[in-house]
Order: sequence, then structure tokens, then C-alpha cells
Amino acid sequence: MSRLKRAGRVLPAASCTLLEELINADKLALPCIAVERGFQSSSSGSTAGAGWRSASLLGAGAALLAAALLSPSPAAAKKELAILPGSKPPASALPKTAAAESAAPPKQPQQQKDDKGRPIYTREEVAKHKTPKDRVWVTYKDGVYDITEFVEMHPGGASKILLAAGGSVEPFWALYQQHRKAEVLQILEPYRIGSLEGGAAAAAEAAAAGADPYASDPARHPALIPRSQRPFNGETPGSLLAANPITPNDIFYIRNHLPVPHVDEKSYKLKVEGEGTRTLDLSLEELKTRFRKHNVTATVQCSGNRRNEMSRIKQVKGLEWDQGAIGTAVWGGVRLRDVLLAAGLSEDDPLVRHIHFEGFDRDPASGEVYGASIPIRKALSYGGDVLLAYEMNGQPLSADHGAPLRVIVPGVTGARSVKWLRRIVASPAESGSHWQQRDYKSFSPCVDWDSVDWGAAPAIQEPPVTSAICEPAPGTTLSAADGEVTVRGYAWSGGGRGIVRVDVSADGGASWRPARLLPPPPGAPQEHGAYAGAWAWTLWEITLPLPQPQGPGGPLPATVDLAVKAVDSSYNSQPDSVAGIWNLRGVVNNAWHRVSLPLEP
Ligand SMILES: Nc1nc2c(c(=O)[nH]1)N[C@H]1C(S)=C(S)[C@@H](COP(=O)(O)O)O[C@H]1N2
Ligand SMILES: [Mo]
Repeated sequence: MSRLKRAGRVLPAASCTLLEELINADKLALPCIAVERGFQSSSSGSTAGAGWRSASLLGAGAALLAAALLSPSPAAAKKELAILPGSKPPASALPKTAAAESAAPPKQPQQQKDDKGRPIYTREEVAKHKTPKDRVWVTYKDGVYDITEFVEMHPGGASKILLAAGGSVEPFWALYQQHRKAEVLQILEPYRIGSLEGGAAAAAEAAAAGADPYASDPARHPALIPRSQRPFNGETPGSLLAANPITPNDIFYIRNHLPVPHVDEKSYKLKVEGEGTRTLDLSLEELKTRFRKHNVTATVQCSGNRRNEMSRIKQVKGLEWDQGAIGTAVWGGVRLRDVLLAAGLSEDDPLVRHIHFEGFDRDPASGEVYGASIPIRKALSYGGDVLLAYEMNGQPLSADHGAPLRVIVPGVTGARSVKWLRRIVASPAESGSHWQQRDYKSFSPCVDWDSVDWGAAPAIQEPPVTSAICEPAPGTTLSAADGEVTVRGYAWSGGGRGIVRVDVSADGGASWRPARLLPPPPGAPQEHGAYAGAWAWTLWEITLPLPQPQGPGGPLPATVDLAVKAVDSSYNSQPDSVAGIWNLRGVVNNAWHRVSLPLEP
């Protein structure tokens, strides 16, 4: 109550409207600015879908190439290619064609040629070719390929291959190891238009100047949609998210506030100290041998997931995440509880209320380290499954995901799962970290950056039930002639509450149909809607009929307005709109997720 009063006192009633002007840039320059340097300007256009940058890249027909490049059986993909109505022989895509020539970069005085007389292109030139309009180029080893014709041959659908447009296909092939590259290469070869400058070795030339604190950041998978470069933040494209209940490590979203610290695994020590403990210094080896190993299948989601929808209502400060700042992995490590008990912490120590985590990452300007805390009840709970993880899906943690050791707090917002864990502190008080005290909190829609009282709201721990549509991608045009559309996505709730139901609408929420819940990932409770320990998301899918014209040439709605909402095991559901939960930092957006797609006859 006192919190509400406090907020009420500082706010003139007139400011309590969502129709206020956008917060101006000066007002945004608040405490978090140091850690949000890289954040990209928003796409706060008023039209639905304005923020969906990558979606428009997905031209019709890409699915075929995806099939060819990603399918387990390239032979089958070739067959598919052969039976396509109106498909041209691949020879039409050779560089001789007028189309390919006209789209070539402006002729340089002396175009460099490779040993076969083919033009040599730089990576920058290749990167300009990401859409059918600009021609779609990809590279494989030192080859440059114009695959535009191939992409356009297919009649439609969202696809994965255009994610590689303008760059190398190799990281995508590595993601889907099941396909045999030699045969897929045969499909690719006729589309070769030239060679890459410096050959395959050019890829290694990336390392930048020494003064840059981000210079030693690791390479990232090109499928990640970057939301900022320094620090790096990137999300998983929807089509890849919905494809697998376990998110492959390489495309798991990355949320870094600071430069990636490189921690030597051999000399690594975890310090455990604070109220009611005797200090421990544990090497990675000691952690692995002195404590029992556990695997926990858990979803991690950033509090800012789906923030871009908030910015469409009124600008918020933060990374413009779409629905991909979420992922699910099987985390391997030791229980935090076991380590705390080994440090002598007593379960009924009245002085210990919070467990703090501190990372090795440090703000190069202020020296501040990343930190967060969780309540003691969660930290010590046997069923709470809080893990000190050194493995992600059976692999050692990568540099971006917190090597060599990170915290995984299942059912709790991502910010508390501290990466590159340096220190654990038992304490009577919450962490004083910026990210615990002055960020990752939500307020009334009327609170702005002038009036915000950070002490007035609790730090986000368990997030509310949420869900999102991952496929079809925004920008996809639906065809009534197809009769139906298949919609896929995820649903997840905080606190280990399982998903009992997911409702999907194709008319903006006027009518609903329950989606089919897909089998939970390995290690998660196998029944849907578990009351506890349901740390992992539920993927779902549904095929819905598309509106049909009444008689030939009859009228059709211009769009199909998809919406999704989920229900968790406490029968919590989601609010229908973003406006009522808008908050200045753009966190915990769990409104119905809506995707409007144009409908053609
Ligand atoms: N040390 C440290 N831990 C951190 C962060 C960070 O910047 N530094 N980011 C946090 C946030 S906000 C999120 S959402 C998750 C993201 O984990 P991921 O990058 O492995 O997906 O890590 C959390 N742990
Ligand atoms: Mo986050």
C-alpha cells in the first residue's frame, strides 16, 4: 500500500496517460545508460509489424531451399525441386543471366578475378545481397553463390535459409548436422557466381583493435538477430525457436550487459562466503567431484522479452526484443543448496534472507560488476532446483553463456541466472546491484523516468505466464486458397507452474481454439500443467481454417489477426493488451501475443 501511495504522491495526475508524448531522449539518459550503450534505436512505428525487421526478408519460396539445405535427405530435396511446377533448370541462375548481372555491384575499374576467371567479392559486397530485390547471395568456403532463382522457385511459406542471406551457410549447416553436405553442395554449385576475397581464411580476420573492451568477445552464430553489438545481445528467430523444445546452444539468445569476461577454467575459484557460512574457495574440479551432478531442464527468459510491443505504444528504454529472448536447455551442474550447506549455512538461520551472485564481468567505465540475488527460500529449496551449471545441453558452457560456471534459477527471470559466477554471498539483505535495485522492476503505466521510485517495487523474480506465436513469421502473406494455416509457438510461466492450455485465435480474439501441446522436452515433467517443477516451456501448434470468399471473387478480410494466450497450472492467464501493463522499462510483457498477416485470395 505504502508503495502505491508513494508513487501517487510524486505523480501529477496529468502524466498518467498513455497518450503522452514520447519520452524525449534526454529523459532517457538515466542510470542504466552506461550498460545500454549499444542499444539500437527502436522501430516504434504505429503500424503493427513495424518492428519485424527480419520478417520481410522471408520472401515467398524460401522453404524449398531450406529443405534442400537443411533436410536430412538432400536427395529428397532435389526430387522436390524437380517436381516443382514452373521450376527452371538451375542453369538459369548462372551469372550470365541478365538479372544476376544487373544486380552485380557497380563495376570496379579492375574487377579482381579468381583462377577460374570468376569475379572476387568482399564479404561486405556479399552482405548487401539479402533480399530477392537485391539478389540473395550466400557463401560456402571461398565460393559466392547467387541463390535468388532457387529461392523464388518455391511457392511459399516461411523459411530458414534466408537467415543465411548475405553471409555464410556453414553455421546453418553445422546446426543441422544430419544432412550430407556433399550432395547439398551439388545443388548449390550451379549457382556459383564468384569467389570470396581472401578465401575461407578471410573469416579469421575479424579480431579488432586492442583498446576495445569488446574486442575479445566470441563470434556469434549469424542466425541470432542482433539487438545490440556492444555489449552483444541477440535473439533466436521464431522459426528456429519453435522447431525444437531444446534450443541449440549456438542459437540460444544472448543477453550481455558488459563485455564477455574470459575466465581461465584451470585457475578458476568460486568463493562462497557471507552471513552464517564458513568461506569456501572451490575449483571447478572440486565442484564437479565433491558434489553430486544434476541435470535440470529449464527455460530462461529475459524480463525484456517482447519489449518491442511496448515501444509501439509508447517508447520504452531498452533492447528492442521481439519474442526470441527465451530458450530452453538441459543444464548440468551441482545444486546451489548442496554448496550452501557445505559452506555450513543453516536452513533456519534467521539472519540469512538472500543469496547474492556476482559475475566476473565488469563495466569498463565504472568498474561495477554484474550481480543479482534470490530469496533464501528459493536458494535452499530442494525442489527449487537452483543449479550452479557448468554444462548446457551436454556441452561445457560457452563464453557467452557464462563459462565456466553460471547460476540457473529455474522459474525465475533470466537476470538472476548470473553468468561467469565469481562469488556467492549469504546476506540479510538483497543484492545492492544496479540490476537488482534499479532495473528489472515494473511500475504503473503512469510512472515515467522523472517520477520513478526504484525502491517502490520489488525486483522481478517469478515472471507471469506468457506465450508467443513463432510461426508463421510476421510479413508472411497467407493465401485463402491454402484453406488453412498452421501456427506454432511457445508458452511458459514462472515459478515452475506448468501450462495447462494454450488458446489461439485467428480473428483477433473474437473466437478461440485450444492448441495441441507438444511433448515436453527430456527431463521436464511429462504431464502438462504440473504444479511444481515445470521449469521448461511448452511448445504448441494448431492448424486453423482460413476465411473463405463467399462465392467466386467474394470479399475477404484483408488480414488474419492471430492471437495467443496461455493458462498456467494456477489458472493464471494473460492480459489482452499491452497498454494496461506498459511500464517505462518495458519488462514482463505478457499480453496476448498478436501477429497480423495479410490475406490474399
Ligand atoms: N554475469 C552476468 N550474468 C548475467 C547477465 C550479465 O550481463 N552478466 N545477464 C543476465 C540476463 S539479464 C539474462 S536474461 C540472462 C541471459 O542468459 P544467456 O545470455 O545465457 O541467454 O543472463 C543473466 N546473467
Ligand atoms: Mo535479461
